[in-house]
Amino acid sequence: MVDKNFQRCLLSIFGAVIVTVFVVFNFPNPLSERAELLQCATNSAWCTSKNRILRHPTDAVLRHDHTSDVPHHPLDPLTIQEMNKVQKVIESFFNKSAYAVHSLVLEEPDKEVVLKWRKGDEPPPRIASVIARAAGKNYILTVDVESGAVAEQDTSHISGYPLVTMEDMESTIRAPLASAQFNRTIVERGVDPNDVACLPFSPGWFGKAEDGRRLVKLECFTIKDTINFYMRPIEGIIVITDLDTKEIIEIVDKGKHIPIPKGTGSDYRLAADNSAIIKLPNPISMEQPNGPNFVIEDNHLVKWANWEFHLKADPRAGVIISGAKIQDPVTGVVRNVMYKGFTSELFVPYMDPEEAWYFKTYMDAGEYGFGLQSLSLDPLNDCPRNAKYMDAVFAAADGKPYVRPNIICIFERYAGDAAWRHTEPAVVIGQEVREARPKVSLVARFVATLANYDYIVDWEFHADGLIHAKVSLTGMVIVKGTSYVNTNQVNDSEDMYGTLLSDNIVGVVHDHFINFYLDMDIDGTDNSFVNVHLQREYTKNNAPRRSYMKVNKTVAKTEKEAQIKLKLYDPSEFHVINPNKQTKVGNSVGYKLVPSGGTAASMLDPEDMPQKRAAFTNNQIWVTRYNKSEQWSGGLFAYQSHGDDTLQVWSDRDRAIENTDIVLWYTLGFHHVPCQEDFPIMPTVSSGFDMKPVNFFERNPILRIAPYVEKDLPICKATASA
Ligand SMILES: *[C@@H]1O[C@H](CO)[C@@H](O)[C@H](O)[C@H]1NC(C)=O
Ligand SMILES: *[C@@H]1O[C@H](CO)[C@@H](O)[C@H](O)[C@H]1NC(C)=O
Ligand SMILES: *[C@@H]1O[C@H](CO)[C@@H](O)[C@H](O)[C@H]1NC(C)=O
Ligand SMILES: *[C@@H]1O[C@H](CO)[C@@H](O)[C@H](O)[C@H]1NC(C)=O
Ligand SMILES: *[C@@H]1O[C@H](CO)[C@@H](O)[C@H](O)[C@H]1NC(C)=O
Ligand SMILES: [Cu+2]
Repeated sequence: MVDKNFQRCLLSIFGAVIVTVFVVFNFPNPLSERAELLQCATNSAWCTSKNRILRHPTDAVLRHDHTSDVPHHPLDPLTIQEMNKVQKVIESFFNKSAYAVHSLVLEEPDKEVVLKWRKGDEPPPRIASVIARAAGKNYILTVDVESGAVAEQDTSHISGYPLVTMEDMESTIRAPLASAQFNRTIVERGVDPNDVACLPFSPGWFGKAEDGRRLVKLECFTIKDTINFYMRPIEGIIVITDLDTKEIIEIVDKGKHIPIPKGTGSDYRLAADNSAIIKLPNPISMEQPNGPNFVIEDNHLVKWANWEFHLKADPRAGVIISGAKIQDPVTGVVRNVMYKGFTSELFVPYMDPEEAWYFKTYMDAGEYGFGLQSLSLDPLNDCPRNAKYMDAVFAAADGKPYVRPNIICIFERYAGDAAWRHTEPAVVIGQEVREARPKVSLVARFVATLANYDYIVDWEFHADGLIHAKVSLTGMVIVKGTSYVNTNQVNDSEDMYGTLLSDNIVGVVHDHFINFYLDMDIDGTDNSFVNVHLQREYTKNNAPRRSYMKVNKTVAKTEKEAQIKLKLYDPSEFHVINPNKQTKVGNSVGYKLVPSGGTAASMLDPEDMPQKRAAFTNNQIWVTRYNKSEQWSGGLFAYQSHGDDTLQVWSDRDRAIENTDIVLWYTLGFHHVPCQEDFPIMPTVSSGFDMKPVNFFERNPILRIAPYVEKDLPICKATASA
C-alpha cells in the first residue's frame, strides 16, 4: 500500500525516534567475545575472516542494559531511573494536564563544585533541567531528583520557542493532507497525494506578525521511484502550519510551471544501481588485536595516553567533552586544559530570496537538537573496526527516557603519519641519524543527520597536547526544482541562486556555520585572551632589507576587544593563557586557537533578520566572561527567536575578561556553491580547528614516546585463511 511507503519514508527520516520506550537490546555476551578476542591475540590468528566479521565492536563497559545505571561523576547524564522520577514530578507539576517536554537533561552543578569533587566522593545533588511547554507557555524548570522539589524560572521576557520535539515533527508532517486545497494542487502537478512526504522546516523569524504561535513550514516531495525524495521537490509549495494545533495557516503555491524532477539516478543505495562496484582488491583496516589503549571508567570518563576527559551525549549539543586534562610528562601532574567543549549552534542560510526559500536559515542545534538528530553509527564505515561505542539516554516528549544506542564512537587512530621526525645526513657529523615517531590519536565522534544533511563531528586528542575539532559535511544538498535541463536554456540575466545539478534540479547556494563553545581553563579558571598580532615592521638603521614581521601581544581587557574577524593580510595568533603561571623561562602557559580551512564568513547584511538571530557568525572568534547560563550562542529558545539572546548580545555587555574565568567561541564556516559531484549525495567535505599548546609544556611533550619496531605491529597475512 502506498500509505505504507509513506510510513516507511517517515521511519527513514526520523529513524529510531519512534522508539520512545526503553528497549533492552539483545547484545552479544561481551565476556565470550572478549575471550574470543583474547584468544585470537594470543594465537595470532586474530585477522582471519571469522574475526573480521565480528558483528559489532563489543565492550563490556558500554554495551549493557542502562536501566540500572547510576551516576558516578557530577557531570554524568541523568540515568533512566532519574529521568523516570523527574517525569513523575513533571506530570504532577502540570496537574496531569497536557504538556510536552522539549528538553530533560542534567543541570550541571556549579563549576566550583565539580572542580572540588574527587573520584570516590558522593556526586553532588542531582538536579534536572527541564524545558517544557504547556497551554501555550514555555517553562524552564529545575527539579531536584531526590526530593522532587520544582523551581520555575520566569520565561515571559524570552522570545522564541524550545527546539521542536520528534513528536512535534511526526504529528505535523501529515498535516497538509488534511487540506483539500493542498491535495488539489498536488494532483494538478501530477502527484498522487499518497506519494507525498513533507518535511517540517523551521520558519526562521521575520517580524512580529509571526509571533504568538509556533510555526512550521512544510515543504513536500514525492517519494515515488526513489528513496532520495529530496531530489524530487514539489517546487514552490510551502504549507505554513501551527505546530501546536496542526492548523494550516497558509498554503504558498508558487512554481506551478516547474516540473517535478524525475529523480533519475538519485538513489544512492548500493543495490539501486547495477553499474560496477568499485572496491579496492586488498583490504585496509585498523587492527588492535590486544584491545584499545583507552579505558572508559564509570561509563563516561575516558582515559587514553596522557589525556582524560568526560564524554557524554547531549540532545542539543550532540556530544559534550568536559574536564579535559593532560598529564605533564615531566612533573606527572594532571593539568586542566578545557572545562567544557561542545557544538553550541549551527546556522545554515540558503541564498534564495524567493517565497518558498527565503526563510531557510536554519539553526539546527537550537531548532532541532544536534544530538536528537543523531542515529546509530554504522560500524566499519562510520568508525573504524577498533572503535567502541557509547549510547545516549534521551527523553521523549512525555518526559520518559529511551536509549539511542551507538551514537558516539571512540577509537584510536593511526594513519601512518609521523608525530615528529628528523634525518641528519652523515655529511656533517659523520654518522646518519634518523629518528621518527608514529602519530597516534584518540577520536570521539558522533554524526547528526538533520533531514538531508549529515554532520560528522570529531574531537581528536593528540599525545602532544593538541585537540583537533573537525566537522565533516555529507548527505544531500537541498535542491530546487527548475524547468531547465541544460544551462544553455538559462537566460544570462536570470539568477538561478545555484547550480544546475541534473535535469530540473538546482543546488541552491548556502552556507554552513558551526559554533563551538570552548571553556578553556588552562591550569586553572583564571585565564586571559591574548591577540598575538603579526605586523609588518620597517627596518631602521641601514639594514640591507627593508621590512620584517614582528609579534605584538595585546591582552584583551573586555569582551568587545575579543570580537575578532580573521584577516589573511593582517594576521594574529589567538592565545588563551594563564597569566598566573609561567614556564621555567618565564612564558605564560597557554593554548592557541588555530583556524584551518573552514573560515567562511557570513555575507548577509548585519541587520538582516537571519543574521541577527545567528549573530554568532558576525565574528569568527569571541571571548566572553564565564556565565553558566550563557551556553547556546543562538539563544536558549532559538526557534523563532528574535535575536535578543545571542552571543553578540552577551559580548556587547563588554564585561572584563582579563585574568578571570573566560569562554572562547569559534565559528567554523563553509560556503557551499553546489556542484554536480554533490548529486545525488555529496562526498564528505571537512574542516576544523586546533587548540594547540603554546608554552604549556617545558619542551616537546612527546620527545620520549617510543618509535615502532617491526614486532610491535601485527601483520595480517593475505586472505589465505579467509
Ligand atoms: C496546578 O494546580 C495548582 C493548584 O490548583 C495550581 O496552583 C498550579 O498553578 C497548577 N499548575 C500548573 C502548571 O498549571
Ligand atoms: C488528501 O489525500 C490523502 C491521500 O489520499 C487523503 O488521505 C486525504 O483524506 C485527502 N484529504 C482531503 C481533505 O481530501
Ligand atoms: C532574458 O531576460 C531579459 C530580462 O528579463 C529579457 O529582456 C530578454 O529578452 C531575455 N532573453 C532571452 C533570450 O529570453
Ligand atoms: C601593539 O599593538 C597595540 C594594539 O593594536 C598598539 O597600540 C601598539 O602601538 C602596538 N605596538 C607596537 C610596538 O607596534
Ligand atoms: C549571566 O547570563 C544571563 C543570561 O544571559 C544574564 O541574564 C545574567 O545577567 C548574566 N550574569 C552576569 C553576571 O553577567
Ligand atoms: Cu552544503
